[in-house]
Amino acid sequence: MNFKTLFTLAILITFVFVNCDQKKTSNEDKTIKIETNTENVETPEGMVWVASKTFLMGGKNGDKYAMPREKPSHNVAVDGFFIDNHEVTNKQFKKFVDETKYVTVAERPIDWNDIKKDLPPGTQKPADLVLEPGSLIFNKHAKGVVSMQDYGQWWAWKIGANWKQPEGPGSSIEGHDNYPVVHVAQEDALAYCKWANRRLPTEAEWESAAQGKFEDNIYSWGNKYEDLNANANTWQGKFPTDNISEDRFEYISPVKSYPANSIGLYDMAGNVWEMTSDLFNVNYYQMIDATVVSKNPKGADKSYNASNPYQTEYVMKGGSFLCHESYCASFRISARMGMEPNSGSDHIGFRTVVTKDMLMK
Ligand SMILES: [Ca+2]
Ligand SMILES: [Ca+2]
Repeated sequence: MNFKTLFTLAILITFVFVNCDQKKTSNEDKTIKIETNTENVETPEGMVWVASKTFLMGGKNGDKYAMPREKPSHNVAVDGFFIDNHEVTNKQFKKFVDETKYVTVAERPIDWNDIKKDLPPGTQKPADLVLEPGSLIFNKHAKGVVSMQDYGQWWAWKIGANWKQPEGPGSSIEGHDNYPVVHVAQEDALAYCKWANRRLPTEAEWESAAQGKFEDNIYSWGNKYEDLNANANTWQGKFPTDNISEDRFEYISPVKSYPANSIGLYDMAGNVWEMTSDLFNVNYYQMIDATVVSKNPKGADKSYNASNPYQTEYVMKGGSFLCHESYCASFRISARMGMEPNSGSDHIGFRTVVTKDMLMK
């Protein structure tokens, strides 16, 4: 473990133990009347129209996994927008890089002066070798994990890991055109967005898209936990040492490997985490007046996470192929975690959105 890994890990994963026995809810699916894309704007290829609607954001009644930072639930109204029907793929990201010659954060030399601003005062500079370009990868060979609080047992800083060689030197994305791009930092995702005339979704937009035709689902497929493995790439077995892959994929999967949600969106739960433009503040929902409908909320004014006080964090959504039911129930729509914007990992990607206004400019 090096310094960067340690502190980035605190951002990538917030572990809250949950009650494994609470899997059922009494909620029934309820569809709501939604508008269609009627304003004569052609739907961009690979995108889906998410209609304007009012829905319940945050931890739902009956969701035993809901964490304090997801509460209280509150009604929000979100205008319609288009969203990618799947996570941005290697093929899509390669087109952007080929056209722009963009170099991702994970491929650039690490500037100690930049990094130390996000670390506790007095942190010693590590050896230059540690400051080689790289990214975080999941350690597939973790054994004998004794403390679930010691993330270093299953995360490793891999010099040379980046979007083109996701597992480090010698690996490649050959044959993986339709896999989600990973090892992208927020800066990289924003550069892609700018090139493509897109932007990242707000957290509220992301939840609106995940709800689809519904207004208060716990999961993107409905309210039944039992349907998880049929609908999302997560982790079954004993995390992080024994993955029995009841959902068919041990690690990352091609996009569209599972059924779409009610409006045609794939992998809103699991596979790779997805970035949003909202700052991550664990107290944000408690600061909202839940008695009024919040219109197009853009998140907290300030990032706050007591377990990672030296970093500005952004909200990421949906969980990943590493999410385990007894450990990280982030395959729920309301789940929210902090993401440090300056680096990536092998289980964080993104999808983009665009509004009609953006398309007509
Ligand atoms: Ca899996
Ligand atoms: Ca996803």
